[in-house]
Amino acid sequence: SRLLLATRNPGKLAELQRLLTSAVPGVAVLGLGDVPAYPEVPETGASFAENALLKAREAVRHTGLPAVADDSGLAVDALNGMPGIFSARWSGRHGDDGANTALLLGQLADVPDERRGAAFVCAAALVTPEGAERVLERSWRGRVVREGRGRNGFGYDPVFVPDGLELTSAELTPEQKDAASHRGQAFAALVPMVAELLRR
Ligand code: ITT
Repeated sequence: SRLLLATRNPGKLAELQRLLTSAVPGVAVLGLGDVPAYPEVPETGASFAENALLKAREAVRHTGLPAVADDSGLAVDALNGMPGIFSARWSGRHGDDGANTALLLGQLADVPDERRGAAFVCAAALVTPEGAERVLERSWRGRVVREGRGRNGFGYDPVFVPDGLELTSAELTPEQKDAASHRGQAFAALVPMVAELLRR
């Protein structure tokens, strides 16, 4: 059976392909690149879960295929949870990882090491054409360092050091990141629901 991964973020898409292809037996995953004239979906929700559901519902509406979506971001303690759901466009330039990260580091310049805690959050949503909906959220705690390191991953990975590690998440291998990350945890929990709903 076929499953649409409703994201335009290439970094996320690569992770979702890894997390779902091996875990759901017999599934063929498609990206939005395979869907002609896919529209811009406004992210008007007030939470990660609402936005993830919006994106998955819209994908089902446009394609008739079951779809998963991910809404995620970095919630920084010293910024009262910002950039949170605004993480992709924090600098005003949607998807500009370099500009977003530079802005965040500037905002945290005067914040001492012991107050640089943060969590990556991921809401994973599944919607089927029959109207079934599932959404769940997982997080990954760590801290924001002062200078980026590492070439793997995307977004804020170069400045995020997960709790218990000294490496940034951009210095982890893809397998190491998947095993611990907010997205890895969220989609591991969603996989049984995907498998069950695709079987019906
Ligand atoms: P789609 O809505 O098309 O999926 P998007 O990039 O707009 O793509 P989001 O609104 O969910 O998606 O924004 C997620 C942002 O949060 C992303 O652009 C990164 O800046 C950040 N982010 C989320 N997960 C991350 C991760 O694993 N590593 C680094 N940054 C991450």
